Amino acid sequence: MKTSLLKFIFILTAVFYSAATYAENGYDLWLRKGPAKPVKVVVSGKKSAILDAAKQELTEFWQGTPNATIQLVVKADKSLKTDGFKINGNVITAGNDAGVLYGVYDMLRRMASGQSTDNVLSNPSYQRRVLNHWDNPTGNIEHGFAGKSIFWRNEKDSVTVNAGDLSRWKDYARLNASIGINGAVINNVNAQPMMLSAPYLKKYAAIAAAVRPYGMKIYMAPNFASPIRQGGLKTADPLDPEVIKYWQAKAKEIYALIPDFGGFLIKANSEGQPGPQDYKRTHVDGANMLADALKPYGGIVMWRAFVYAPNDPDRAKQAVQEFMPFDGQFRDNVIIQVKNGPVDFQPREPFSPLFGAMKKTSVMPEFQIMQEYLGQAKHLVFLSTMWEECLKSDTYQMGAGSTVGKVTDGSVYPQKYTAIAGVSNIGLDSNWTAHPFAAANWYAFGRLGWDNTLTSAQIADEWLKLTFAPVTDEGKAAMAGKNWDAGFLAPVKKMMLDSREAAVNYMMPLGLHHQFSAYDHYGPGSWYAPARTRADWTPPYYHKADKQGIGFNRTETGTDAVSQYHEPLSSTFSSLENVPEMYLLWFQHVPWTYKMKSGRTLWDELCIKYDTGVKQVRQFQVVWDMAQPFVDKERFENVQSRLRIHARDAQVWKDGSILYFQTFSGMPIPYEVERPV
Ligand code: GCW
Repeated sequence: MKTSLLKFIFILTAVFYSAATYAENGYDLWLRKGPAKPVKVVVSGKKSAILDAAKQELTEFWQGTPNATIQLVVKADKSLKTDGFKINGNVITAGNDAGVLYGVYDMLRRMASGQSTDNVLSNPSYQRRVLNHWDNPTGNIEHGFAGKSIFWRNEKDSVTVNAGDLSRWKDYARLNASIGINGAVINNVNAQPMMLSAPYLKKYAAIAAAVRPYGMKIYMAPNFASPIRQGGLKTADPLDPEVIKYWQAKAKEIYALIPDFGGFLIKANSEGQPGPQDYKRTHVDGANMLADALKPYGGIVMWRAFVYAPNDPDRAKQAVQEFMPFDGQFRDNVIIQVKNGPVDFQPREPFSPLFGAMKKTSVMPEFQIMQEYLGQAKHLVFLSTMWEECLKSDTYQMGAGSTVGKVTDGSVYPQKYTAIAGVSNIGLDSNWTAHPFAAANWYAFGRLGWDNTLTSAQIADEWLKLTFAPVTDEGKAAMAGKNWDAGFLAPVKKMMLDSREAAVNYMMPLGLHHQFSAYDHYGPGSWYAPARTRADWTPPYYHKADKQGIGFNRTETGTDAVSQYHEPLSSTFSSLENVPEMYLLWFQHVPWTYKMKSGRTLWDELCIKYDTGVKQVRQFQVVWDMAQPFVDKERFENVQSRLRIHARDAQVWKDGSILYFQTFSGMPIPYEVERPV
């Protein structure tokens, strides 16, 4: 009786393992735990919550030699910047407590991903590595695709805090700290005045307290009209003495509750948001007034450059036009926050020419982690390659080598504060980001904010190992005898690294941009142009297709946006022969019959690009199916079903776009391209 029961259990277990249906909890993301090995942690530094957290993480995650002794040392060291650390064997040294915590996470990451833990010296590229949450007090997230806000519930109950919140915020802070993120703006830049009311400030304080042990600061995006709408004043004019007093009093109130409050992020005079221009004042007037209010407490103002007026002939030029005249006039605790491209988080844009323009103003990049325009948690798109492309683009500000990374991290010209922002993609979904691979984008943002020279290949490698390699006994048993590196890591990494180019191909190849259907920013809509909508909110404003050709002429004969770039870029972009083909239709209006480098006509090339994108996604489905033996059931099926949607919708992009543009070109679809379905 006993033996047969054992046998039964044995068979069951074997079946279980061979199908690789071991259980995984998607909640832990890249901080998955196996059974920890014993470790001794010796801390030399003044006791603090952050050092306690560092010790605890090490103790709970240790997978190295059992009973090793790890030393955590806080001491001044000239080679270390704030938050930087050194790892030498079993010793982690940093100049501040947070640096020790980052060193601990780095050591664990290195051990889990097979990298050396000797002679490591690591300093962050940016001082402030900040998530931007577009979370509303209603609990909804603007373009949130992974459930509701983890911070706000609904307007009636937004300010209460329960035990579930506290544990979620703690894990949120751990995940962030593990990749170097040290700040978060926890409400939407399309901001509500109530955020500055006493009950909301109390809630900010509670969140700040929950994330503080992990080195994170909280920031707010206040509404510029708060003096009127929250404070009851008649104006929000930044030069009005009552308005100045209002903001000073608010700063005092905030810092009494949150002594390490990070500062403000402002969206002003953009897409209907209030701002200083409502009172015939300037960005400088607005930003400096707020900067002065925060200055006594060490706070900063991140002032967004995402501004564009309706019906301007070229939206892509406006940020430079509005901000360049003010170079040198901003307070030193103001940073201008610039989206990576000059339009709006498109699948591909050249870098914004505001990078490399100002020399006496701090400038920071803003990336979008949430895939508003890149498949919205339905498509598998690893954004790291896009950000890497931007950070490594040369602006030529001070000659060759002035990359976007370097003109924002303080190495090309001095900036008192340096920072980088990423619009968050997380919500209350049990795995945080809905699409399991969307977590790789959160991870990549943190890693690039820490080190803006990292390659996407390395980031993908780390993330895959930390997220999918077996760590539990159950997982390890399921993987026994299988070649994880060849069967899983290599093909899946390649899929990730190809995925953004695939999205560009099936959505907007060759420099096309903003071809989305109205409102949802998800599917294709090149044909959408109702009479009463602002032109710059319709795709034809950007594609400019006609019988002769397609593309936006931004050369000297067009809007001359090319002149906002330094040489040699401006002449390169304005030359039909020399402009990189990936930006062709961004800068040029090109005849359908133009001969591309491949020898094909532009029309044929365009069709083939769309088709290639679809074929790439179909191949991703194959890659993922082959990866099944290496993945737990839940995550496998989640990704597999999203890839089906992804493939179907890539096809819709291709068919819709080709059939629409064919009404202009009048040319046949090349034979090697799949017919529309
Ligand atoms: O990408 C656009 C979005 C808006 C967003 C805006 C911005 C928060 O469609 O939803 O508003 O950019 O960045 O301010």
